[in-house]
Amino acid sequence: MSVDPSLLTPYKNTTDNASLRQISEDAFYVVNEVVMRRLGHVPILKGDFHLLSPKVQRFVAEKAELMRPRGIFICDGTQHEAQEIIDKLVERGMLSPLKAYENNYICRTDPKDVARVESKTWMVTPDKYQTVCHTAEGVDPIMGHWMSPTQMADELDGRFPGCMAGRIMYVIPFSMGPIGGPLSKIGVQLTDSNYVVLSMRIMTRVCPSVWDALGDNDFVRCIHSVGLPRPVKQKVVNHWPCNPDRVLIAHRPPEREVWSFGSGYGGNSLLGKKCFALRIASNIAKDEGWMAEHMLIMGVTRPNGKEHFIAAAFPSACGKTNLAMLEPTLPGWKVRCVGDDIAWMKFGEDGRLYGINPEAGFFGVAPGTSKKTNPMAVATFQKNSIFTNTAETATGEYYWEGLEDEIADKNVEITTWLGDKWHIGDPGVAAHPNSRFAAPAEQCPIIHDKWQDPQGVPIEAIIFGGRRPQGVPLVFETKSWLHGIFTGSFLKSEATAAAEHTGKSVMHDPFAMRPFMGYNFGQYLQHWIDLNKPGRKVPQIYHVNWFRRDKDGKFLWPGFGENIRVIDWILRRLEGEEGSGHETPIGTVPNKGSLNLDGLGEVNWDELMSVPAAYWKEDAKEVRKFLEQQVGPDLPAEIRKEMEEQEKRIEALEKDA
Ligand code: GTP
Ligand code: SPV
Ligand code: MN
Repeated sequence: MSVDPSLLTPYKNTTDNASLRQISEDAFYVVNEVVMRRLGHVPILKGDFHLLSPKVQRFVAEKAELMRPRGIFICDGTQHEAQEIIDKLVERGMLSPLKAYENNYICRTDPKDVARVESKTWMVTPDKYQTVCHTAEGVDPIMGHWMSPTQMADELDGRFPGCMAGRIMYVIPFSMGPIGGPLSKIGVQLTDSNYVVLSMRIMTRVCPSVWDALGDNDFVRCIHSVGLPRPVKQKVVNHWPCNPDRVLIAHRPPEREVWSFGSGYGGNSLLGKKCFALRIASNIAKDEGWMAEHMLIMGVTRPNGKEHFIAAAFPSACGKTNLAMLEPTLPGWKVRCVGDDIAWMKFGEDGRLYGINPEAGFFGVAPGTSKKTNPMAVATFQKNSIFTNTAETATGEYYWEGLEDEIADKNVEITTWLGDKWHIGDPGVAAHPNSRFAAPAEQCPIIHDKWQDPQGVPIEAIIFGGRRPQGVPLVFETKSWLHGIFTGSFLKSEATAAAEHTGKSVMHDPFAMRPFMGYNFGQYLQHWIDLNKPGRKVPQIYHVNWFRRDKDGKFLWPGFGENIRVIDWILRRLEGEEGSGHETPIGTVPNKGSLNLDGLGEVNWDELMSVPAAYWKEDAKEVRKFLEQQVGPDLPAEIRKEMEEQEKRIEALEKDA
C-alpha cells in the first residue's frame, strides 16, 4: 500500500497547533468538521476518538493526515493491551521471551540503531541564540544544536508526509510525574513503533486517567516515526524497522513539541525521556521558575535514623542508576531510590527545594550490572522488563559483560546481541556496550515510599560527577551556590557508549546536560543563579569521581556499594562537622581519617585525594578557553568571577612535590 504523493499534506501546510489552539470554543463545531475531514478514511482501530479533547482530536487528525497511517490505535496502557502487542511482536520475531523469568523479553535492534544520535538532534527556535551561546568566531557550539524553523520545515517535509503508510499510528497519553500532581506534566506521543508503545508503558504513566487529568489543557506534542513506510524499500534488519540515514530529532520549545524520525532506540524514540523531560521541560522550567535536570534522587537513612535526600548529576553511563540504588556496605545505613535519571525540582513555600522523578521506570545500562555491583537493579528486572541489545543464554537468561562470575553454567552457549553463537572467553563482547533494560520502578525492592509523592522530596545536596581518570579527587565540597554552579559548568567526563561518540576522550559535559540542553547555556547558568532568592535554602553542591585510575590504569576506588562512605562524609559535612576537610583551590577535600574506611582493605589515599598543581593549572587554562569560546558573552559575570578566583587559587598552589 503506497500513497499517491499528490495526496500527501506537507508539514508546512498542516494548520498546526499554534494557530488552531487560538480558535475559541465558539468555533468548536467548525473545527470539528475540519478534524473529521482530516482524519479522512483512517480507521480508528482501538479506543474512542470522540472521547478525546478537541485539542487532542485536532492533533491526532492533522498528524494522521500528514503521516497517513493505515489505522489509529488509542492506547489505554493496560496489561491486556501490552500482552496483545507482545504476542504480535513475538510472532513476528522482534521480541523473544527470556524463558528463565516471568514476562521478560529480549529485543535486538538493527545494529545501526543502538544509541542516541546527538549529531542529528536539534533545537528549533526563531532566534539562534535562544538555543546556543554566542560562541567565539569559527567555534561550533557543543551545547545546543540549532536549526532554523524554515530549515526544520524542509527537513520535516522531506520525511514525515506518508511516513506511516501501511503502519498503525499509536496514540499514547502519558504523564511525567504522578498523574495530576503539581509538578507533573502531560504529553501525547504518536508513534508507529510498537516497541516504543511497550517501552513508554514501562517508562511513563500511560492510562486513560491521563485524559481526565488533561481536560482541555495543552500537552507536550510528541511525534515519532521509525521512518519506514510500507512497502519498505530497504531491508529490515532483525525485524527492527528504522531509517538510520535519515534520523532527525527536532524540538520546538516554544510550541512544546518534538518530532523524531528514523530511530526506534532509547532517548531517540521514548520521547517522554530526554526530549520532553529534559529538553522541552527545561524550557518550561525556566519560564515557570523550576529545574529539569539529568539527576538521580536518592533517600539516605543514617544509622541514627535520620533521612536525607540527595540529587546527583552524572553524564550518561557514569553511574546514576548505580548510585540511586546503592546497597551500602557500611552497617546501619539504608538507601532508597526515588529516581535514577531525571529530576524535576521546585522550591516550596518553606524555601526548600522539592524534587520528583518524572519517570515510572528505569532504562538502565546493562553491562556492568550484576548482583555484586547493583543487586537492587537486578531484583527490579526479574519480571515485566524488556532487554534491548543484550545477549541471551541457551537457557533463556540475559547475559552481558559483568555477569561472568554470576552465571550458573560458565560453558553455556550464548547468543550475542548480533545473533552470533559465543562462549565466555571468546573474543569480542556478547552485549552491546549501550545495551539496556527497561524495568518498572515499582518493582525495585528499595523504591522509596515517597517516590510517587506529587509534592516531591526535599533535596539537601546536589552532587556532580563524571569519569575522570586523572587529577580529580574522589570527592570535594564546593564553596558556595555560585562556586557549585561554576563547578557544574566545567563538569567533564570520558565519552561513553550512550551516544555515538567513540573512544574515551574526556569531554565537557556541563551539569551532565550537554546532550540535553534545551536553551542557551548562559541563560541556563543565569537561571540557576537566580534560583537562590532570599528565604530559600539552596542545596550544598559537591563533586565526586569514582573513576580515578592509578598509573597501571586500575580504578583507585572500589565504587558501587562502597560509595556510601563518600555519602557519609557529605552528610557529616552538611551537618557542619568540623575537622573533616581541608580547603584546596577547587573546594574542600576530606582530611585523612575523615572517611570511614573500615573493612575496605588498602586504599591509596594520597593518590585518590590529591589535587595536583600541574594538572589543575593546565585544566584551569582549558576551562577558561572552553567557557570563553563556548559561552562567550553569555557567561554570567558571577560565574566569570568564580572562574577568575579559582584560577588565582590554583596559580598559588605549590608545585607538586
Ligand atoms: P544513563 O542511564 O546513561 O544516564 O547512565 P547512568 O548514569 O545511570 O549510569 P549507570 O549507573 O547505568 O552506570 C553506567 C556504567 O558505569 C555501568 O557499567 C556501571 O556498572 C558503571 N558504574 C556505576 N557506578 C560505578 C562505580 O562506582 N564505579 C565503577 N568503577 N563503575 C561504576
Ligand atoms: C542517557 O543516555 O543518558 C540515557 C539513555 O539515560 S537514553 O534514554 O537513550 O537517553
Ligand atoms: Mn541518562
